Amino acid sequence: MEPVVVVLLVVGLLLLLLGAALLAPRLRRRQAPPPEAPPPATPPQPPPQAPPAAGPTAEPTTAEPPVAPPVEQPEPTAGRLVRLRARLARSENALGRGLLGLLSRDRLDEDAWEEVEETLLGADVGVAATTDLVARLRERTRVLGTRSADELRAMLSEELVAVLAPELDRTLAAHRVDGAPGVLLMVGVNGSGKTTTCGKVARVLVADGHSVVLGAADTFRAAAADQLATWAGRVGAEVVRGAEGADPASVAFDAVRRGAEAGVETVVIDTAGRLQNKVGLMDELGKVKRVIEKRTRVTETLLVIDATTGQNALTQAKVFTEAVDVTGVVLTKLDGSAKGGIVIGVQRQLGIPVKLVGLGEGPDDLAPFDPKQFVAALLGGAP
Ligand SMILES: Nc1nc2c(ncn2[C@@H]2O[C@H](COP(=O)(O)OP(=O)(O)OP(=O)(O)O)[C@@H](O)[C@H]2O)c(=O)[nH]1
Ligand SMILES: [Mg+2]
Repeated sequence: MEPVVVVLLVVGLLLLLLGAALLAPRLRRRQAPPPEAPPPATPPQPPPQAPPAAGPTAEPTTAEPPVAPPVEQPEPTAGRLVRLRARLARSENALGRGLLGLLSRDRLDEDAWEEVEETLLGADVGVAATTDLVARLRERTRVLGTRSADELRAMLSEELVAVLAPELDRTLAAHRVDGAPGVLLMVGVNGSGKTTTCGKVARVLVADGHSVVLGAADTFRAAAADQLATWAGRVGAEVVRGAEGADPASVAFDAVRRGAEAGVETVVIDTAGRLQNKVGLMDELGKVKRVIEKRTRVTETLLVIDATTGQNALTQAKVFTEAVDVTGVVLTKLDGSAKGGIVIGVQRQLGIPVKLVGLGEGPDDLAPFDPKQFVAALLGGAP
């Protein structure tokens, strides 16, 4: 073969190879889209009906409110009772210091023990718990003999914590179970702090990264739903409400349905505290609970009790426990009350754990109840 022909053939071959090398990546790119680009068609796909019973990972954003005022970032819940302990100053003076002062007397005679008893009763500890506590303290001071201030504090702390039943489960059953949102029902007499507590609890849940729907089943006053809506707006939660005078049970049902559709973590239902009569109120609460339970389980029924109303509150509380199966107590307005002993009295008399305490009107003034931290605040020592 002519050398010229050979050269031409080689050059031609080289050109062909070069062309193929240049074209190949483009072709490849056209055939396969870049791996880092996710198929854009899928995420906005969810059809009008949100997937039912989605797992906890599939948190749809449908629970976001249509109108979004500036959303606040609530404070974390850990350590709240410690942060708010100064709010227990009046109880600390009346109960903690009072008891420490009495027990540090040189001679603990009958008069002294009577004073101990009066101090406990005066702080709403209640008769049964007071009798127990005094008996325990008498026994222990007798065994202890001479007592240093530290020993006394430690002993009193132990006994107060023990009477607060630290073994009780105080976790809030507010989370999704079996593919459905947790349902929290707030009950209590008027003015006890139900609506405020609904708002504060919603903030706690949002602070922990959960989504919440609030149900305004207090249809007795229109202002009640507005009050709840304000709380909801502050944390970007959705509120379900009915017209004034609407059937509270149907509002509660709608709220639960909405919560399930939106796949939220928790539905918090506010209820009325006042009706024409007590029987009417109790019937209504019973109905609210029954109607909700046609669709899903009420995971937690919280009875809200105003700590400043003392023994009277306890009598009313009993009526609620007969109407609905109360699973936890929220003691509000412990700030500024000298009667912190009511925590002991309430638990003892109702046999239901105090799960949360209200320590002020501020949005984050609600703390998970912890017996040890509470007693430390009462006695003015370290937790
Ligand atoms: N100091 C103090 N005030 C509180 C606390 N909790 C609630 N309050 C106040 O108590 C008042 C009544 O609270 P609400 O939440 O409206 O009570 P409610 O039980 O919903 O009342 P009704 O809807 O009328 O049955 C409000 O002024 C609250 O700010 C608390 O822990 N400490
Ligand atoms: Mg209310």
